[in-house]
Amino acid sequence: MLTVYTDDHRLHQGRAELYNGTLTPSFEKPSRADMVLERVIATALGEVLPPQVHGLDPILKVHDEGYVRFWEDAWQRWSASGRDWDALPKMWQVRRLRSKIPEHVEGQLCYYSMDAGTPLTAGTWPAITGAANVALTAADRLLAGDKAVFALTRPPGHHAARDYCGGYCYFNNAAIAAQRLRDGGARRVAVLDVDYHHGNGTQDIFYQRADVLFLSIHGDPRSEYPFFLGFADEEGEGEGLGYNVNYPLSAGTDAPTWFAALDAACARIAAYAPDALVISLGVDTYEGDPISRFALQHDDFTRMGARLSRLGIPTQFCFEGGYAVEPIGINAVNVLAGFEGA
Ligand code: FKS
Ligand code: ZN
Repeated sequence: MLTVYTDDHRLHQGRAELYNGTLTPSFEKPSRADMVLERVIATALGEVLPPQVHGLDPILKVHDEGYVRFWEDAWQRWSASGRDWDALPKMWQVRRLRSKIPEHVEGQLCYYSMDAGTPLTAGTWPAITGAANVALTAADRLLAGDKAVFALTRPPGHHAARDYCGGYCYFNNAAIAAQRLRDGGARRVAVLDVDYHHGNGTQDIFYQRADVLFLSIHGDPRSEYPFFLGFADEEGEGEGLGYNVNYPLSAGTDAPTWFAALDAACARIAAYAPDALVISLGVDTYEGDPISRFALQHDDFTRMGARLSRLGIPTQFCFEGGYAVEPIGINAVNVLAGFEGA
């Protein structure tokens, strides 16, 4: 299986996040992707290819123009007055506050975010456009006939909605890829999100559409981030009604329960009969993950890949979360190897 990857992800390195009330080194860090690449190479999964530059048009198909333009020069605006630390939003446009877009860069960062876990850094723009290019290049390979492709995207993307960032995500790589697949001729595309956290951004982007089926297996939002989306009664709206499927599972869920949800999701995908499948591949479902609470083991990731492969649909994997850095490569590449081996 081909991997698409760029070192540009390293340009984005958040310094800290608020964790248990203290500023803690960011869980989402460059070594995560480095470890996955290392494992791709060590296991000889296949060729590793750099992305092609696609420009902003395919990003603008799923994201709001003001949102995209904000990121383009946000760091320059933030650092112009001598600030050299990351910018973190710390206020949000909640109930009954006005929805006018502020003029100040800090106000705009607040307007365009859903949490304080998504820092603006000096290298955020080149890294997030690089990740989008990785996703797009992988989609192009799928359109050209590859059976499976791995987009080693970092920063991750699935919490990023049409016009806001959150949960370490800026541009929604999986959504950008799904849209690309549609525009390249796939009549229907399914996006299955297996990250521990609900893919609220991807759901938001495709909620009113029937041409992209979105499914997510994740920690129950009653107790897990992102708290405000990901419930089972979110089924899509308008033309999209019936094309959004959430499988919230309680914290502590182990392999048998998790795989029952995967079987249900696979049955729904098979009935939809898409021309292409995008997997938002987070491996924070691992039992040793420091910020998540499912209990999958190394072998379960291999089984996951094998199960997905049985669908027989051209499949693009987009990398998302996973914070047990030491085994992150084993877990991620087990899915890919399981897919190829089945
Ligand atoms: C607010 C941050 C609280 C958020 C956990 C984010 C999980 C991100 C992820 C992704 F795939 F996007 F990386 N923790 N201070 O794993 O879903
Ligand atoms: Zn996650």
